[in-house]
Amino acid sequence: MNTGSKLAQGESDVQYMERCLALAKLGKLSVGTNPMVGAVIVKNETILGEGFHWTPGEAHAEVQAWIQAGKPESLKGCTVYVSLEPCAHQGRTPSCAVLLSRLKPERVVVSVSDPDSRVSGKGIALLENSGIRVELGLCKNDSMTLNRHFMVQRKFGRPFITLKWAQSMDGFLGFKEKSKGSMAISGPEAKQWVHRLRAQHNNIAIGARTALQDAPALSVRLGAGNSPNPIVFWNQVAPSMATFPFQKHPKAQSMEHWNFDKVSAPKLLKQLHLLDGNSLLVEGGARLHKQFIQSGLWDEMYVLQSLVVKGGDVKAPELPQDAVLVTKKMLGSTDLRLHYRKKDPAWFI
Ligand code: AOF
Ligand code: ZN
Repeated sequence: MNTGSKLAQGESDVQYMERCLALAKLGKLSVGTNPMVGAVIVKNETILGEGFHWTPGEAHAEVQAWIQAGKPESLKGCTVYVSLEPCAHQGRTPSCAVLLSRLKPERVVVSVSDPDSRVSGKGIALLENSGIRVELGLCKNDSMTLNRHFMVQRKFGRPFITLKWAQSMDGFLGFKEKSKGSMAISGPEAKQWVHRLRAQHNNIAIGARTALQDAPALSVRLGAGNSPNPIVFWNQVAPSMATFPFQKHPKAQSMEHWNFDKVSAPKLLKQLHLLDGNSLLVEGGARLHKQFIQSGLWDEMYVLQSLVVKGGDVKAPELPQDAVLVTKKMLGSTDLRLHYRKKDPAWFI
């Protein structure tokens, strides 16, 4: 297998893999806990078929590309480009590596290996053992970053953790005093973006105080996609369901309550290992964010910095030292979205 630096055999290989990544992204809101994958079948510089993984239980990207190519009995002389190692196992659908080993393309160009324990190198071995040339590593960083939720979950057994909060210009999240209610910080564009962020996560967590004071619905209403599973972190006494504003949340019945009182990082991590899904979005408040930050349990952070002074007395969390700013973008005219990642992201480890 070729895994060295001489991977790209000319511009076209990169372009076909970039096409795979663009196709993969079409599954963004529907793949659930599966990875986003795109595949392209090429012969003599002509694309014969392309496909992407749409949703669990439906055909994988390679199979979609093969169907679009007209299900040829052989792929002699073809190159198959795929953004994730072809699966070696029979899951909800048959193995892609087994299919490709029968179709015998000349070359299979794979962006990244699949960390799922049912695959993890076995797909590539299967292809190589049937005499197919495999090249691994093209556009690797982009592929890993695209599937960072999946990568972290399959590698470490815990969900990818995104922290998100909105703070006023003067650095506050809200008021301590419950009677003062919630502090409206973000404008409509920022709110809409938050719903898009929710749709990209399988779980969403807040503290009990945020639940009672801000009464967030935690669902995806301003845009497409599924609402994540709500989790409420409480301390001392578990609040009754009736007090929660999101009883009408589509997944309210499966809502989890976690006792966060005196929680330690190992305990929190243990609990996160039991969580279904690849990702967790933490939407506050300050105490919950601080716990995750202090435990080092975060992968990505979004701070919606309002350009309006609001007052308040609950201070925004301090950024950890290993937070690196990756993008900065204005949402509407009042909110600056600051996007941070860990200096050494877990999905590259
Ligand atoms: C591929 N191509 O397009 C995808 C792959 O049981 P399933 O069918 O839902 O399979 C899920 C697993 O298959 C998933 O955890 C990952 O390891 C792999 N996904 N593999 O060859 C694809 N989506
Ligand atoms: Zn597959």
